Amino acid sequence: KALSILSVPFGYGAGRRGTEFGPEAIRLAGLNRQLKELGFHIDKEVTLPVPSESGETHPNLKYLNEIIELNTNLAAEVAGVVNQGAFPLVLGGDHSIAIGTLGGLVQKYKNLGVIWFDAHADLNTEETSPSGNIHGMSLGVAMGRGPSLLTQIKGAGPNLKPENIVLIGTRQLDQGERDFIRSSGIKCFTMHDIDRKGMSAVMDEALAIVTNGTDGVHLSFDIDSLDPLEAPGTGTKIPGGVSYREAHFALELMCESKKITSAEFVEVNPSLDSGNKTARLAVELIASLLGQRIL
Ligand code: DIR
Ligand code: MN
Ligand code: MN
Ligand code: MN
Repeated sequence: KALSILSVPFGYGAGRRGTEFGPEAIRLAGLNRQLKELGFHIDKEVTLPVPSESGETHPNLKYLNEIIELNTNLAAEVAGVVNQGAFPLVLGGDHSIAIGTLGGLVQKYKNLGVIWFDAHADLNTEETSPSGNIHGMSLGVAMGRGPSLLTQIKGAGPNLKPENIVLIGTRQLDQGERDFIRSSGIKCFTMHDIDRKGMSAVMDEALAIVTNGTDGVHLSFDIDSLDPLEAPGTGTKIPGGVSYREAHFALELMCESKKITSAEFVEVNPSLDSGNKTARLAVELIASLLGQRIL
């Protein structure tokens, strides 16, 4: 089992500094030891270079230039990893890096399924964003929604089909995002759906959608999907989140499906954490996705 780790110490897409220390915190929490215990050969470990601040400002697209540069490089790295046949594990960083991850993946997968595990939908545009933070726009950009300066990044643009995307754990939407989810037909499993049906049924439905007619499935896991009591080290905490066991169970089911072909874990912010709790949680969750079992 070959795996490549791409560390992305980049935090300009989020409203609060600190996610740039996420990959280091996850490493300190014992990621490599855990992966070796699970039988993985770590093919390659790359840390993406972070562009220096351009100083140029775009009020509702904060750090636009830095985000374009970082994601252009990340897309090329991810495309290289998948072309060599290794499993890309991308460590953020804030969620704006999904633009590059997805941009690299769609160069190989022509019909990619995407599981977006997040308290948020990250479907804002320059016009609908209340914050101007690009981490709240990244899924939209990857679908070709948003300013051409972002959607022109290689691989971004209309390469993801709404019928191949599911959102899970959603509990905070801006009005423009609600409207887009309704009109595009993206399937959104909100916390209400998880309460009503249970995570087991939600994952059955979600996996059926993302594997129907697709040639790969990417998991984009925002740690703020979990309840803030479990994951205090993240910048946009929303109460009423996915529980510790629900998150593990969802990842165990993804593992059992044998359909996940790449993953990214984002938005761990060690400067807001209590000890290194949230990074340790991220390591445990990665382990569940990659085969760790209780018995
Ligand atoms: C909010 C927060 N919807 C925004 N988004 C976050 O600023 O666009 N995404 N935190 O993960
Ligand atoms: Mn500019
Ligand atoms: Mn997110
Ligand atoms: Mn989020």
